[in-house]
Amino acid sequence: MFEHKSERDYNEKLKIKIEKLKKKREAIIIVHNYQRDEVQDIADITGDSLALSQAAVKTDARVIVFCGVHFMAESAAILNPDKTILLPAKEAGCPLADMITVEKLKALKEKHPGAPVVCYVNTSAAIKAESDICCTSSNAVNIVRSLRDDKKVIFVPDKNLGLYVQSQLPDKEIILWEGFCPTHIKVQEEHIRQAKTLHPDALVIAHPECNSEVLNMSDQITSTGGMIKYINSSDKKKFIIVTESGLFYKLKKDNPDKEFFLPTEQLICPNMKLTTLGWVYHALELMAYKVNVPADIARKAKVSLDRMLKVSGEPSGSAISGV
Ligand code: CIZ
Repeated sequence: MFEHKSERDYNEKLKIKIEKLKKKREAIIIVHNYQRDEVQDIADITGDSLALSQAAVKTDARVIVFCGVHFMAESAAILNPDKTILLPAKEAGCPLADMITVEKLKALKEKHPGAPVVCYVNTSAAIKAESDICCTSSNAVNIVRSLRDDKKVIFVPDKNLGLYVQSQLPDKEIILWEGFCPTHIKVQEEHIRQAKTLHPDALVIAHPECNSEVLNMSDQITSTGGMIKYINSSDKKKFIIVTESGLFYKLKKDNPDKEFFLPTEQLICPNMKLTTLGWVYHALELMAYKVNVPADIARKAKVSLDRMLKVSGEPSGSAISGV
């Protein structure tokens, strides 16, 4: 493409080219907190799924380059039917999202007639279309709480997140699904014990996709967006971060005076790392890969995403009607 002396030089030149193409295409680049450092560098917005969905709704750009995984780009497409949504790394999927099918969800609904379905954002558009309301790790507890008239709630597909919601809302009966994030479940109690031994004065901040034993050993349980907010305003100096390692880049940038430790080097999501600057350049140059959702699925899935955004935009615990 062009001559370069080192990887750094290559990346810097690519960033300039991406910036030019981005203007030409009237595009915005939105980037999940788990993406590679150099991809986070070219972001107009970084965040968790909730923040990125909210940003996707607000932008007036014609093209959204979504640096994340497929279900995230799909959500952006559902919320923005008039915009072009590009997923630079075509193969970037989510094994958790693939752990439930529409047929299986329908069978679960039949077993629990009348129970509303809350689907984690890590699901396909088809599952969102079959659900009453969506949630992210930032707002899962508030979303389930908002279903005030329903004691029994079906929660798919992440069992650990569902168990965490159950622990916060003991008056609800949460029907769980056996899904899990293959990256977060790699963390075991022993990793936390070792990290605490090495860094006894560090706070443990864990993502709710981790198993209950790990969560029980943590000082804070929150989404990546929640971790950033908590750490940026904390006067503590050391943190054991129990989520995908991509978050370290922003944490370190925002808090040069603080120290961050991973409990295990295994906290790397291979799908999140598929997006490279080269693929972002390719996406903008060739307008690839376009993410489209069939209109009937998109219409129904939008209802569950819009309900979530409505509850999230309102004071915590606000009730929703019509579910
Ligand atoms: O909500 C998200 O974006 C996910 C999948 C994790 C997080 O907490 O950012």
